[in-house]
Amino acid sequence: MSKHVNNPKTAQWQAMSRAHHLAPFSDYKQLAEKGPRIITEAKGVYLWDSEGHKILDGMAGLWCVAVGYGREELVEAAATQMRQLPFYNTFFQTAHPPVLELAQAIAELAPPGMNHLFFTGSGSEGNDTMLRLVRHYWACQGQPNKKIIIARENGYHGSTVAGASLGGMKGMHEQGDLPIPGITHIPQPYWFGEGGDKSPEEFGLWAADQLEAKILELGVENVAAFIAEPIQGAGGVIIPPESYWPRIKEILAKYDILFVADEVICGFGRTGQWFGSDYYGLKPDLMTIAKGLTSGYVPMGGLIVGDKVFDAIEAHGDFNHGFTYSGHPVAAAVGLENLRILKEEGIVERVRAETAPYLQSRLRELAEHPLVGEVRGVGMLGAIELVRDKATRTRYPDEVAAGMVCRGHCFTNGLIMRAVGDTMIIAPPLVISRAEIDELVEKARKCLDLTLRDLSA
Ligand code: PXG
Repeated sequence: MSKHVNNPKTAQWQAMSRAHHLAPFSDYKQLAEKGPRIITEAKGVYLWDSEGHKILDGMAGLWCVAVGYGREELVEAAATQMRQLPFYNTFFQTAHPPVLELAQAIAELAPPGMNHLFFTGSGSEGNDTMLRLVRHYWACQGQPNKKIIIARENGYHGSTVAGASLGGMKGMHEQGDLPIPGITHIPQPYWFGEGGDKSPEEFGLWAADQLEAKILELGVENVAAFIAEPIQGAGGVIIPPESYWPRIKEILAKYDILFVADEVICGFGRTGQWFGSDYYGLKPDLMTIAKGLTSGYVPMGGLIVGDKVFDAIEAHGDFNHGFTYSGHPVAAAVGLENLRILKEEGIVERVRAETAPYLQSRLRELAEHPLVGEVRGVGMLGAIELVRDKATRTRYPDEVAAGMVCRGHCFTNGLIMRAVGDTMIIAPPLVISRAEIDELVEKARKCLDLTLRDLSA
């Protein structure tokens, strides 16, 4: 498998990191001591680091490399577009073919009635756009007081000021005096972690009912929208109990507020449907997208705007918002080619019919492991809960950092599996094969064994 090459450049790169590079979501003290692992190459579902280690990428980069690494067609699409028109803006009544073709292609895949695209450079910018657009929509409707956005604890919606405010990550809110006014959070539908004595179904209804309680507390005349990920990704691949979304849908139907599905992770096939909203039969007014849209080969995000919202803002005229790189032609060309690959190779159908059921059944075998309290997943998303006591869902003490111990073993054994606290999560490229799924599950099992050994010591 891997060869340890002792590349002298590794140390140089690590020194450059310490001297100049501020990495996202990193502990700078730790990074200074250990230096980052330097990733140099990738192909299919595998990465190689600068020391020659081969690693199965169980996280598809960062939930994004849907079609896998090394797709020449995407390289060609970018190069061709760069030669023809590397940049032009889409402000002030101009456009270019790739952005228009991509907008049409996405509208064709999106749920009915979702026909309009605003492009951004990232998912965070997509959610910033959403916040401004939603408030603008209500102002256009003569209801400027409908401003508050209801979001969820432990949701993730990005790292800009609006994105981090919409997200429900306490560690992010603590840094920078967030959330900004006009954003409030309700509990998440995380049964394993927070369900207590309730059954999953009871807990799902309770969590959904928190939305109605919050709307009534704030007054519906003040509430603009509810935003949620169909399945929470960064929060720990949290699959709501089956009772959750149907009850949320009832509540949304009852009150005059908008529903925003954040599809940054769930979109473009991750659940085995084109969108997480299709998987759960949701009817969003707006959907945030990014990641799988370009398989991460170039940055791009956006907001899919439903006809109801679009018609109102079109009638009004101006929307004073946009980014230099909104609808960047190279990103649009890559996005278009990525969607062509997903469609023509039947990748989403294959996930739904074949590889996701296989991944899910193989992952569930790990539920027998003494360290594992629950295995859950949908499509190409999975979570493994590490516990000290299965029956009572009791965790190891925080100081033990069981998740980080497991993550360390994974890295050493050639598997990238993320730890969110003591929840191990995976989201491999959608093109992962059965043989590669076998490898992923066997490596995960080995690392659970090694983790248990360490924790028992
Ligand atoms: N919404 C969701 C649901 C996301 O998962 C964003 C918005 C923001 O997208 P950008 O492109 O601005 O990053 C995300 C991003 C993690 C992790 O630790 C997850 C994301 C980003 C960084 C780290 O799992 N998701």
